[in-house]
Amino acid sequence: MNISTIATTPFAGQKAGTSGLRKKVTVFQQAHYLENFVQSIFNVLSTTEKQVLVLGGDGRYYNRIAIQVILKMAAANGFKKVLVGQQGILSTPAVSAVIRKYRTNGGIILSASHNPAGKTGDFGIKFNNASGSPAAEKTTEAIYQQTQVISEYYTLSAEDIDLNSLGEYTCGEMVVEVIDSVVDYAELMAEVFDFPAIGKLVQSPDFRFCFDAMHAVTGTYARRILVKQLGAAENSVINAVPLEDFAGGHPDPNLVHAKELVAKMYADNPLDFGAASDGDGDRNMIMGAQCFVTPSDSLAILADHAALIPAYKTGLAGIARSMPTSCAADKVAEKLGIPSYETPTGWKFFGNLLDADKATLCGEESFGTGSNHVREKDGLWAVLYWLNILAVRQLPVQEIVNQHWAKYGRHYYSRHDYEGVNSEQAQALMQHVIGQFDSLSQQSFGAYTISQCDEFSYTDPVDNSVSTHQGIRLLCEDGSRIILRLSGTGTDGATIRVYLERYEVDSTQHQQPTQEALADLITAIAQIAKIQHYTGCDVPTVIT
Ligand code: VG1
Ligand code: CO
Repeated sequence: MNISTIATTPFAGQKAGTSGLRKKVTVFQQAHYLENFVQSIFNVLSTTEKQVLVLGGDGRYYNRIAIQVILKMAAANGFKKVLVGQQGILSTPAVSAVIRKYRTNGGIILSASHNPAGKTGDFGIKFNNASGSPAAEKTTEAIYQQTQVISEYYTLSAEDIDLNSLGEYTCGEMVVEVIDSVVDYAELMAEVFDFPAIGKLVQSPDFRFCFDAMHAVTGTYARRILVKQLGAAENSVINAVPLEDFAGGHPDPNLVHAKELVAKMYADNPLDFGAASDGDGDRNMIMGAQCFVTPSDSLAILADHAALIPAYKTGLAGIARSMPTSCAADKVAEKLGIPSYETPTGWKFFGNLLDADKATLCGEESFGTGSNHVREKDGLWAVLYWLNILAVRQLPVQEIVNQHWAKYGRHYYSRHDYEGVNSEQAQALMQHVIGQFDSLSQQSFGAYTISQCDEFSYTDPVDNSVSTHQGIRLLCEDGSRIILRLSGTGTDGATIRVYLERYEVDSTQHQQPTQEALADLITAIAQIAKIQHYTGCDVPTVIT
């Protein structure tokens, strides 16, 4: 094998954020940029960890190019085999499923999730460990340290692999197996859910639904699973062909970006069920006729219905949610008599809880839900879970949500994002709030009295690792919360996220418009954080 050692020098800023390294495509296109990061991943792995790797991405621009580079580097670094998705396509949850099924040493996911794609868009890379979980902070930190001292990387000259045809190829002495992108994942879904019941529902002429793949990776999966396997109508999956630029769109499944779906669900003659997923297939949005289920409520409702699902009917070990996610799931855990966990934002923090069987279901307010079936959040899994519930309960989505609120109380919830803020100004806003912690305690804003302010820090109950500075919390006496965080996934300036939550037990008060129900909290944080002053924005860029 003709291995070349290429001299290189470190790049600043090759540091993973909430979910891997995300930068503009043009940054990745700089000579050695991708190679330095990939070599840094390989450098933190022992020889026994460099045997079999999974590789794939969301199909965005640069995916195919990066795959050819990584295959040659993997061969030069001594890997025995790489499983790569056909055409380079593997959704994030599918990578996790394939790692687990074939017990590989880990996987590399090429994605910047919902961030815009194409030549002027974003690209990203993330390493998942042997249990299929995004690498823990200690690993991403070790990778970062490598990027700062790297002086050479290894590659070899070989023909590019034909990613279009399934089968085994060789790259140097390494085997490259081009695998079907969907089959292993689809098999897993059929084990988790009651496919005959879901099939009956989606084939029924009385049930009208739409899944919007937003021109991103889930089109491939939804067509195979919902249409071919379960028998739904072909036109129930829209925007189903993954495109390198996501058709210029922003495949973030929320009310702002999933416009086409939202129009169908709020039409005069709305569909019964609507769902969308994001660029890499790990997020989901759930809608009913003229209604939308907040991701925090969705997690709670899924947990409450676990007994209906084949994989979870014997019971849940626990429920985990990220700190900014509403406390709705905690109420269900309490009722079920199982533990609930509050982790920092980012799926990597759920990995240990799932591996140790402390949690079965996990969720984030950012349209992410998942379970111990893989170690990533999983968009289509959440959609199938909802379809399974609907197949059994035969009720409209809104009715299921109303019943949930009546049983557990409603957590009014919203997130306000301020995007493209100057980074120094965003930091200054956070410091301004932190500086007021002492004086804010016991202060009242309208009906709310702040009882505690802090920066969230998390001690992992499995390995005792500590993660600090995970968001500012202003906690009120009545359980209402305001959380502030800076995004760790953007590539342009800073994004400030403001999370607002209010708990209402009285079911006569459950039908208020969300922003009205949260109005006093919105006014309070505008004043406390001087949002207008630091961001220059009168209103948030995106409200979810
Ligand atoms: C966002 C979400 C977070 C999610 C992360 C990755 O991070 O808030 O909940 O885990 O994206 O999701 P941040 O740091 O921008 O708030 V994905 O689907 O973009 O990989
Ligand atoms: Co995603």
